[in-house]
Amino acid sequence: MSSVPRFTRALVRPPGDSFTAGLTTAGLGAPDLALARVQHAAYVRALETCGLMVTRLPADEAYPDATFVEDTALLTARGALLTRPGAESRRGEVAAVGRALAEFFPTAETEAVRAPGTLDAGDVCEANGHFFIGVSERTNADGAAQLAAWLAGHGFTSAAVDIRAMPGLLHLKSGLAHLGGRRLLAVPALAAHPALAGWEVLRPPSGEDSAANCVLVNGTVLAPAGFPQTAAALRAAGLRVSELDMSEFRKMDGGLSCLSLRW
Ligand code: CIR
Repeated sequence: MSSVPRFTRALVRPPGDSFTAGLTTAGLGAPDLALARVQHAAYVRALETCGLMVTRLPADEAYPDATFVEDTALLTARGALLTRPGAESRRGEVAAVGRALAEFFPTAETEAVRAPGTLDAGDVCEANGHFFIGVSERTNADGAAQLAAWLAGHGFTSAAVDIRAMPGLLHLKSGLAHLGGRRLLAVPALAAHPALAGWEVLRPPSGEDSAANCVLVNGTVLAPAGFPQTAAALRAAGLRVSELDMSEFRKMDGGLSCLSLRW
């Protein structure tokens, strides 16, 4: 039995004109909107090449960060849970995603994280039915507990990982990716966490921590371009790698995984 989920669909939301007004701590300067759109289109093509049918939600200029669509919902093989993003400016992104998912996940508009819980799904990393849940500046303990209970109710296991003292990680998946089977890619700050004990953990080579935000799609690891040692290490580990330039999204603290919802 394959341990790698087979995705057939994805939901994306191309960056709107307000993209450059989104939240960021990166200090990498303002993104080039035209280039961001080119990079997003290449990302969508990569998903399609992996066999996914991609739905594009229209941009909503009221929500500059809405292109980071993954934060608004957690999708699993047994149902979807809408989130309650930790940044108030992002809460309004969720409704449109819920409506778009309702066709595929019948409970998508009713099952959601409730106040005072907050959860960004960028803090949730699934590995074969086990879910690592980051407690972060965006996902609070209450949100993490609501998710853990929801997952348990759907027959999944989970473990919390507190990343609040780990600099450079906005979300858990900023530094952690599942590579299939028992393999994970994790930045050094996460690699030694007890929640990862028993997993085979690859680390990005020194200076390439940003490369840990990869996403495994139907046997291909979509990886950020510009981190050649990590790409080489992934290939040496027997993985198929597709490198994508994410420079303009990195300027807004985003990466590969957060640009789509996959199921
Ligand atoms: C934010 O701060 O919410 C956005 N500018 C970036 C979100 C990136 N999402 C993710 O890594 N899951």
